[in-house]
Amino acid sequence: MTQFDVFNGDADGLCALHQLRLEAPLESVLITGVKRDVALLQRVPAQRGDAVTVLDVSAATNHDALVSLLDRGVDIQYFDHHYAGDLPRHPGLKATIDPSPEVCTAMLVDRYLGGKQRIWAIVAAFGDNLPDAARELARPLVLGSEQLGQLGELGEDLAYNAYGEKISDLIMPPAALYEVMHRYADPFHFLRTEPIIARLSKARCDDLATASEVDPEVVFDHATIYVLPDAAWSRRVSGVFGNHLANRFRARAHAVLTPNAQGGYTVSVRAPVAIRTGADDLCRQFVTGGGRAEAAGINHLPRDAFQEFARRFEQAFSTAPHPP
Ligand SMILES: [Mn+2]
Repeated sequence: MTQFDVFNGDADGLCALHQLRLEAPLESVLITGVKRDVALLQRVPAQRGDAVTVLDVSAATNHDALVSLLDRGVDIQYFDHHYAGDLPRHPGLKATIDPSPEVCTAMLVDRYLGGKQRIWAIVAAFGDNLPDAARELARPLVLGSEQLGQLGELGEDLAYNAYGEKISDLIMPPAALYEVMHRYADPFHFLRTEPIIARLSKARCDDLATASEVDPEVVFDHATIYVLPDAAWSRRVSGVFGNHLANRFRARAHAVLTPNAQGGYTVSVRAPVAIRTGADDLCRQFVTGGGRAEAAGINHLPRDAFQEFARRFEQAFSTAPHPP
């Protein structure tokens, strides 16, 4: 029997698996990828009698592969907080799914384990941008504010490592990062002993500094477009750079374009923080666009659609934002 551990390569996926394997150590085949690479189940070559644990990737995106594994007689344990769609009903599937906004996958695993590896759920909650939930989880652990700060930084660094278009864009492949992390039950021991987190932290800082030196491509009255160069650091930093701009120039909308492998751009849009709306409506006008009201994106904008995008972007954010 082979065990497959399938997990999102970000902080939440890493910490969810780490909690489970600290409690129940098992030799397993790791299947993971960059944060946006979520169709992972189709890569699992499991046979009848094998077992698969799936963490932090949407059951809706993986629906067909999930059904096919279950039909093959594979046992599946699934923890996730993304939209799940129609979950198959099958005796081989044990699923813990909760798409509530203040929950991440490592928190679902924390509930399942009765809080036994709680400290890693705290790291994950910080990494999934749920600082209030992280502090709530931390309450019974009596951590000092400096320790809590370290866990927060660790979560953000692990989360940052998963941003990129492909594994070679990342500072460290998530599976290799997991192998290192897995040797430590105590995150503070991990931080003291392994240089990798300091490397991630420095890369996060350097990438943002490099992006901040890029001049805007187009400046409208209430909106700005940046086009980053074709480089691994661009593909890592684009989302974080968008958030940075949004927080710095709160009355402006921002679009950050990064050249992608198809010869076009991946687009990251942030609505003005002052209104937090309009980003999704704009992006959905394009075939591969989607997201949330305040932060949305387009997976592939063909190069010759740039002018059309710029026109619609200016139109979408043509007036000075008035907070509701
Ligand atoms: Mn997550």
